[in-house]
Amino acid sequence: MAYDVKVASAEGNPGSDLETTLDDAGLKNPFVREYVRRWAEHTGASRVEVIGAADDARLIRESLAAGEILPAGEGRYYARSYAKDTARSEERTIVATANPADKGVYNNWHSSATMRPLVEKLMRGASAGKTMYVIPYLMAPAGSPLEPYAAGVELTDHRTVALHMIRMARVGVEHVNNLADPDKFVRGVHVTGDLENLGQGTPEDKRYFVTLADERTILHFGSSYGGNALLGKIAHGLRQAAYDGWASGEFLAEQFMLIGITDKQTGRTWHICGGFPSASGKTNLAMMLAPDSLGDRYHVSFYGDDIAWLRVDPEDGKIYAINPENGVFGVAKDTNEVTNPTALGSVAVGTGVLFTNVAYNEQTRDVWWEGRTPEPPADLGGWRDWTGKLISERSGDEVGKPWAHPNSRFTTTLANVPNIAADYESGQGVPIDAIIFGGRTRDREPLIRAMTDLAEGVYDGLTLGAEATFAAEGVDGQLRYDPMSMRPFMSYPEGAYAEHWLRIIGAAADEPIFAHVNWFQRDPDDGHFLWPGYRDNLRPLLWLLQLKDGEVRGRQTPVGIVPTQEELDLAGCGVRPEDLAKLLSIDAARWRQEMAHREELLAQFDGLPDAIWAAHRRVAAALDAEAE
Ligand code: GTP
Ligand code: SPV
Ligand code: MN
Repeated sequence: MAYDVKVASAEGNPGSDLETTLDDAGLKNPFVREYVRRWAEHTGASRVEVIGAADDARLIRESLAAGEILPAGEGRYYARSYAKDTARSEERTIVATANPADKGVYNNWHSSATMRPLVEKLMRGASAGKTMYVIPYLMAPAGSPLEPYAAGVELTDHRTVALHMIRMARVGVEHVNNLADPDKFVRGVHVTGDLENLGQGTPEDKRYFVTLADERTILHFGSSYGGNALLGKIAHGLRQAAYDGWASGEFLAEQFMLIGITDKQTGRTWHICGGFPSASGKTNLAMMLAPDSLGDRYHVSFYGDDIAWLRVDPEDGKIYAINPENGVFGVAKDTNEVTNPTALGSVAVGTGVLFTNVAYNEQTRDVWWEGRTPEPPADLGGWRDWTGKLISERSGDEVGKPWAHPNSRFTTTLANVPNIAADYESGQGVPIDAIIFGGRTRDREPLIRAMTDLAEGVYDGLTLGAEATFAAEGVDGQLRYDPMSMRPFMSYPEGAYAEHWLRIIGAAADEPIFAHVNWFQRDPDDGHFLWPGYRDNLRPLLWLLQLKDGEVRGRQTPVGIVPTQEELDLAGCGVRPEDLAKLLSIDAARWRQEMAHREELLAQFDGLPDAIWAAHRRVAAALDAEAE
């Protein structure tokens, strides 16, 4: 239901149509209404529309009619973004508060007194002539004890962003009408801006992605892509929620996948959550099918692939995790029947999936991306690359270029995921047995190493070093530290972050086991991956759970417990024996070099708890002892 708004018009009677729109939409919360009113005026939007999940079919029809999305088969859709707007921009992402003590190494802190007026100025009048979609949402399954932190309202001037939000979050006025504290919701304003004149990547860059964390306000200007524009996801679900979890002392918000592993013989289910940096395999792991040789016995169920909120339940002292999202915004590249058949199922006919920046065939309405099949389609007829250029008209050095953007993605709701857990909508969440960290690391990091000590586990997360990926602009392949896989999403200082972790997880009666995993070790000579990965990743995880239960003992090394070859169930696994030996070995000399870098990293973090330094020194001393 939408009406034209005559906000502050010369004709007088400002905003009367807006009130009718909000009434008709059933939006009752007076604080939300006031917020909508204020920003409709400020951005100069000419229409306001309040949407809920039930509006999806109509919005899809309108978007198709307007040519903003294209049909990609029955109940499948396709969109292209502006060519300079294809990934998160880490340099333009800012956390702002009133307190300079909130400045950390990675959160790109600025004063809110500076940032708010700056972004507000850019947003003034910037939605003129457009519709402002009001998207009330909840970042939690209903009934979660963390619900008080989960309500939000995104205002966006981009219809495709509204379609994404409907897939990624629980959307509708019911999520904000009856809040215990009606003023407690995250205020997220997304203004696209004039994408062709924002100077992306130049010194005159006008994009600002700002989370005013102590005001629970998110102001994003200058993009319509992914986390830059879907504000429920990483801006609220990670940055804001991490800040709230710390400020309240109640919970952790992490870039974690969340899975269940069921032993069908005994009926027992374990839950594992864990962080890998963007585009490093969280979606794949969460959608994992057990390898054929283990499929009769084990089943992996999907809870979440990008965000988990963790708290300790005072009743039983266990750590519980929820996935606050309602959808998947997954990397398309290399997704195929072998690597991730589950992902293909979740984007099948009738799912309502929205593809972004893959290649598109305007005749057959088919989509394709690198790794979808070993070779691109042989018949070039109708195929256009992610920029919209006909493949058949490519010339010269364009010929070898990817058809799809490396950060092209699919957006689909959780209910479409074939291995979705039966209880994925449980507000209570699921009890956590193990927490893992990982990332793309071409050497040094073994397949898996386990840690039973909390401080060592947190230390391991803080010193996570991995290769950057195409999920952010311009940094693919570069080795860098990515504490807790939260580097782009950090909202408060690292020392406090470590302390908060020790306090929250330390309060659990039943502490999880920690592990560092690496699916990406490569042969230094020919570059092949030493570990087959994907479905086989279940094998080291099963070992970890057995270790926790005391069924295997592993081999203690200075950096944790590593499986022996015999302990890993490798039936039907294609790993080469010489590669396996390498995957399970620790190169102490190489690790000692790493320790010096870690020391420099940790020294930057003010107020790092003594327990973390002690863990660092224990590992360093053990490596020194081994080298002697
Ligand atoms: P974000 O959504 O950006 O946070 O990323 P993500 O961690 O969910 O990434 P995703 O699971 O989508 O993985 C991205 C890429 O990693 C894809 O190109 C996968 O093919 C590749 N990948 C995932 N698992 C493995 C693995 O076990 N081995 C290898 N070699 N590649 C993998
Ligand atoms: C990531 O980059 O880690 C994502 C995608 O999960 S985005 O929502 O764009 O941040
Ligand atoms: Mn992510």
